[in-house]
Amino acid sequence: MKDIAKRFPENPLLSPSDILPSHKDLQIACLLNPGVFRYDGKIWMIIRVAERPDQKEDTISFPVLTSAGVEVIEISKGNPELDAKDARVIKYKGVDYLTTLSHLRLMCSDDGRKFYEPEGYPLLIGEGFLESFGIEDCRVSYIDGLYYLTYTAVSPNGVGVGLRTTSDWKKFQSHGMILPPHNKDCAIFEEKINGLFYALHRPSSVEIGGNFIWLASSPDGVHWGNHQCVLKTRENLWDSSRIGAGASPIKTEKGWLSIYHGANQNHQYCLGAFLMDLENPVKVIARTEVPIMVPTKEYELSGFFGNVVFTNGHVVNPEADSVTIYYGASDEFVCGAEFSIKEIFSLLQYI
Ligand code: MAN
Repeated sequence: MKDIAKRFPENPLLSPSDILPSHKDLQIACLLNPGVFRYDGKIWMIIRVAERPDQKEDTISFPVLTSAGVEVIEISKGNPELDAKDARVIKYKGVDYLTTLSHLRLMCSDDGRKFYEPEGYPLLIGEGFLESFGIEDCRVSYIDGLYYLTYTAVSPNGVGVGLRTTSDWKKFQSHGMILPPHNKDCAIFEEKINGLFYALHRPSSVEIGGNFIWLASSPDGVHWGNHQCVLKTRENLWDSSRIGAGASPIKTEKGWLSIYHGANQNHQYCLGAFLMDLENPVKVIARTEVPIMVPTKEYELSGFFGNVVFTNGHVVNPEADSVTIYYGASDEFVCGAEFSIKEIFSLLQYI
């Protein structure tokens, strides 16, 4: 499979060794899946930083958040009650855990390629039990002077969508969990439609249905209803197993353009696009049959969890008719690629 991404020659833009861990007992295992926004004349990323303790030969150890702070759990690899086949999740005594604990960290850049940690801005870490396995994959939407941060909140109770808002990136208001488990990949549209907020999100239905993209609306950006399924996985294609929206959809003359990720049965993650009606986004009018981006580079093929390109952040460059997508490569590196919007449209097939 070919793709139309113009990858930055500087890739990976950020690797785990580029920043310092948040805690003395932890190391950074992965930097991934940044939310992206413009603020104060710069391009900013809010990166997912996944950490764990230094791994010893005979044990698996992983951190969780408790009311007392970070606590490390250590299990012997030979323990018959341990199932650790997936690099990302483990099962122990029938309970699921994550192998890493993620927080969100701000980085900024003058040119969109060289990123550094700004001084005086806080880290965002999980708050309370519903975020005790961490917070991940933050999307940022700017609406009427306020930034809406929708992120994955993970805990023993499941995976849901949390919301915080800010206007200055220093003080944040927490709105708790806005979509309960199992749900992730929530991207709020950056403009209201007929007075309502809209968002794409991805609940998972285990027995009937699947991992499909849904649309919801809200009077205030916090309370969501009128949920409708808009896009499904497709058998035997690159997006046969799971799909989920990327960042906030891009407003174009022809409709709302959403970049999304799709995974197949082999856990290969590619990117594609679909188009929603401008006035009535529940109507999907076109979708790419082929992906617009496929993991092909070394840094996309091997890493913490290889064969993955995943995005939840971009900036639109209207004068160039292009979009710069920032993405997580192999769940370990942060990378960038530019796409011509015209070229994305040339791959869309009208339904
Ligand atoms: C999946 C992967 C992990 C992530 C968990 C919880 O297993 O995307 O990286 O930590 O879900 O969201």
